[in-house]
Amino acid sequence: MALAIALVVMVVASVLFHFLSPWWATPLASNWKQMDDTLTITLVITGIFFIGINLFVGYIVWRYRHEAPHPNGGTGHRASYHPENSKLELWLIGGTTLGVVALLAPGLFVYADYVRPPRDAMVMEVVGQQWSWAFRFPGKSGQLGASDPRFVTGANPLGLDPDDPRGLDNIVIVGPEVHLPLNKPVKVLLRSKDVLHDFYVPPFRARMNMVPGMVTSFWFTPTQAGRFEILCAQLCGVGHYNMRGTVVVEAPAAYEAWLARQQTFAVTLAKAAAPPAAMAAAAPGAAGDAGTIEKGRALAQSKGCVGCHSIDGNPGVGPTWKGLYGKTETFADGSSARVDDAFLHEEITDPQARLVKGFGPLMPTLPVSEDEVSALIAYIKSAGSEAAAAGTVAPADIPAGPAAATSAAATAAAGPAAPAATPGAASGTYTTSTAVAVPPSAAPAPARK
Ligand code: HEC
Ligand SMILES: [Cu+2]
Repeated sequence: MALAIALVVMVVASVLFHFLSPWWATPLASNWKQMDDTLTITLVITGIFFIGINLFVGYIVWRYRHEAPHPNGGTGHRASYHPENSKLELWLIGGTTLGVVALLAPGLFVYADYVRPPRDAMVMEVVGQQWSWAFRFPGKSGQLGASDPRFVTGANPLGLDPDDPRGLDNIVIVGPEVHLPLNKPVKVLLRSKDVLHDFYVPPFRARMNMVPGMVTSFWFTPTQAGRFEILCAQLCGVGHYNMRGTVVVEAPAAYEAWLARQQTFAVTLAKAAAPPAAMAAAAPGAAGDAGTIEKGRALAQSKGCVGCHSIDGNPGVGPTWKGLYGKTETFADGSSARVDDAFLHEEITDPQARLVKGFGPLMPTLPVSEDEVSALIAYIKSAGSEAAAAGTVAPADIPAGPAAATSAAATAAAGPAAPAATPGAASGTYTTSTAVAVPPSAAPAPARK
């Protein structure tokens, strides 16, 4: 009897929980209503069976419960045991087969659509690495140039073939934020530079694994303007939780304007080849050499440092770089040292030598040349000193993770708007408002070099 009641209570509570719980999917912001429909079909079918089977079992347990024979004549109850019933089994096999087909078939039809983009779809490449995102759009020629891991360098983080003319006008965005035009189908090409990642934007109901060594692809049409969070949906290492980004969906004109402000591969190459002196001359009076700082910023992205180190003051897997330079750092063994160039050099080239207090021995020894170490040090310095904040590399220009960019915007705005742009308000949320209300891009646009 108690068991029968427990089963009924479980069914009623589950159904109530389903309808009363506040945890529903985010509002749909793409064409993929079929994803929701497929989930609904699955939920309805499994829900009907869950309710039916449990209530049936509850009823049977109660109806055929054991009863001892009564001393004054009653016969009592005793369940009889039927080990085989081929007719019933055939019915069950047939019914289950139909149910499973009904669960799987709609998904196959939707998947066939999902990987077959419309002919007029634009192309966006997304490249994942531990633990950051990069993006590429074809330029005027409309074609993406070839890429290969052997071309990857600090200045060429996506490994584009410098000899492929189709790649020269490609627009390369190394950083967590990408823009897309509203209501235009996008074919997404996915690559990974290291391990399995998964590009996932929940309100688009679209995601796919990024597999090292191959290009995967799907398409979608954004149907709502706003800022949408990108997540990595494969556990890809200690910095996985921090592998986030933002898709800004906006009117086509705003998108075109944004795209025009981005750098082509040819320009990036030219800058990397330019002698540093020329870069410094372009930005006199900078704290440090602007070209070197920019190179350090690019390296921090391409080597994956930003997956563990922020420049916004929030510790990640590793200590933040904000205000690091010049401070006195304490180590796990209780000793301490002032953070100067030599300190940074040792931390970067031999991370295991000393352990910063409060952090685990998680920093990998990454392959960096002396040149690259100098650039990284220049960048870390710039993230720490007051001069740099006002200098040529404006914080809002440093894509070191969504939180960093947002709080940099808050600092830049330094006004009543700032509270609305706290990382807490921005992270883990999406918004479907048409006005892009709290974006890094609302900050005074820093001059692109
Ligand atoms: C997997 C996460 C991870 C990555 C990737 C990583 N670090 Fe670290 N880093 C840490 C951790 C954890 C610490 C603190 C523990 C220690 O001292 O080893 C640290 C410490 C440091 C420190 C000393 C900070 C301080 O407060 O004294 C510097 C400088 C540094 N890392 C630079 C870099 C650079 C440059 C890169 C990229 C080339 C990088 N790290 C990549 C995790 C990481
Ligand atoms: Cu990942």
